Amino acid sequence: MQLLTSTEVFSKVSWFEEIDSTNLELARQVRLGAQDFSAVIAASQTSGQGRLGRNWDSPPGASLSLSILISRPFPEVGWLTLLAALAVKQALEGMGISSSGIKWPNDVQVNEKKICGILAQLLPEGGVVVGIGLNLGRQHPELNAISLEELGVAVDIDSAAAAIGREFAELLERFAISSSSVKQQFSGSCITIGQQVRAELPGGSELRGLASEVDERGQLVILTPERVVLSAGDVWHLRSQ
Ligand code: BT5
Repeated sequence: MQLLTSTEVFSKVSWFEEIDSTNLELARQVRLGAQDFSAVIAASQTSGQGRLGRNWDSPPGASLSLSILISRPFPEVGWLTLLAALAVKQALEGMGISSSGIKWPNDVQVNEKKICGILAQLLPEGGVVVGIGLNLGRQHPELNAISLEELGVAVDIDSAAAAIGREFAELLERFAISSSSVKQQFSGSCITIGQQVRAELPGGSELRGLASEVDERGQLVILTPERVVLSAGDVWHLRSQ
């Protein structure tokens, strides 16, 4: 693995041993004028946020919590979560983990267990905070989680953040030049495609079908057999239930 430090990758880095949530902290910094590709990195969070008000466990000594501000013009906002997931997958490859896959829309998994979760939040003042939680060490046994430590990889928080940041920066650049090649690459890394799935929709209803593709807009297409397009929601792979 090429060793980099986070200050070489991000436009600014704020580091915390403990914080409520790196996403909340970066949103606060935006109000004070934070620039594009600023990062907040923490070794633990007391109120780590998942989607839909869920919690994200980020205990001390076992997690990287990283939030990155994207405030440049970026028309395809729906792709930011997916690009961040791809960046994490590539960073894991750089650490010697070649078996990770992206579960649409926001999980990176290894052996069908979650090693990383992503939460992208649009800010009222413009821009998007992309929050990435990566398990460095063992998590609570009740979670369907896995960590770098359990995969035999020891990496410090700063190097892990730098590796993810570098991959994310490169993907954003490539996406701006030729989004179609990056979208294709994403589809090749998305383990949801080709699976029978159960999806819970934001309104609470549920459907089952074949996840056939991720479309141009980053939405998941499910054949029920009617073609249903999901832009958000929770998806379970039925094979692994
Ligand atoms: C996510 O939500 O996966 C988004 C997680 C984003 C966390 C980052 S950390 C940096 C930044 N700052 C924040 O405050 N948040 C972001 P979701 O898809 O809703 O998944 C949440 C669910 O994952 C929980 O309900 C648990 O079941 C499970 N979970 C919680 N902590 C976990 C962990 N450490 N590893 C694996 N699974 C976990």
